[in-house]
Amino acid sequence: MNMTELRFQALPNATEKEADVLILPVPLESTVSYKLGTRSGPEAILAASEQLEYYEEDGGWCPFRHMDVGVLSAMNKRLHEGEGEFHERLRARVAELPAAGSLFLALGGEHSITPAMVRARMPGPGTVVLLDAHADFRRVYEGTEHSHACPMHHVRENGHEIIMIGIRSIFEEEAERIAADPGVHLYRDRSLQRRDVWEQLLAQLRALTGPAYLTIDMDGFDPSLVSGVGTPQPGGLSWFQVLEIVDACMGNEGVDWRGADIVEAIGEPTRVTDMTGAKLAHKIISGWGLRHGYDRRPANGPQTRVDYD
Ligand SMILES: [Mn+2]
Repeated sequence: MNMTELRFQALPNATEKEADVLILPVPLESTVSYKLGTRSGPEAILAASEQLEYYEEDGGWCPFRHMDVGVLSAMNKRLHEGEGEFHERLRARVAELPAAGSLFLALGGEHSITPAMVRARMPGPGTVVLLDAHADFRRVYEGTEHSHACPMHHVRENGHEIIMIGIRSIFEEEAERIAADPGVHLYRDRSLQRRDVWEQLLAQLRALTGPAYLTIDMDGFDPSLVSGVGTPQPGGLSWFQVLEIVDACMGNEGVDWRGADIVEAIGEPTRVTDMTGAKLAHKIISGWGLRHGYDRRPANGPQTRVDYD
């Protein structure tokens, strides 16, 4: 990660206090177990975002004509810093950001970053919606509880319910603990091929209430669409399935979205993964903004201050 200021869609950054959308790059690559490169994820997604149109064609508006965006300084793990120390520093950093009135969106980095951010944004009870090929529900993996294989176990331990979507790689003991836990709702990838199960998932997302946090592991996608991930698995969610899920989540007026993250992306030569992550971020931002009526606010966002013709 270089020291130049990172931006979303190359737009000028608002301050932490002013921003309606706060984007935090967390290029952590520490406990990865297979393919390397998650440290490149945030920068690759932000670089790809420059190629997006400002107009978000599904919502039919330009989010940054009306909303201010701020990309924060990246949270990097320090040399010799322990895993636990880093996650605690990440939690404290996220906890000091304005809590209400803005969308918090983190870009990973490996999935182990999620529990600290959920703790900071959602200290009380709430729901975590997970899109992932893996359940990430191990108590410990390769000797560390801070592994990218464990974040959902920590989230559950902190009292949150979990809706798991797209899971297709799961360890026997995880499967047993999930089956026995009424607070974890598992929608396996294969069962989502059934129309009735897919509709049941959308109905549950539309009926969700209270505080919630959305975490999207890029390996939840079909790897023939998104190959830039550390632990690819065949099968997976299509772009349109993910958009339907995002629409069901962000369109739900009963939910107080405390934040979202897009993790485990690896920048790759075709740029398809990078662009998918960037466009997904734009869709989440657009959906959240429309749900909060930003399209009716004055058009003095950063897009109005750049020359783009
Ligand atoms: Mn994951």
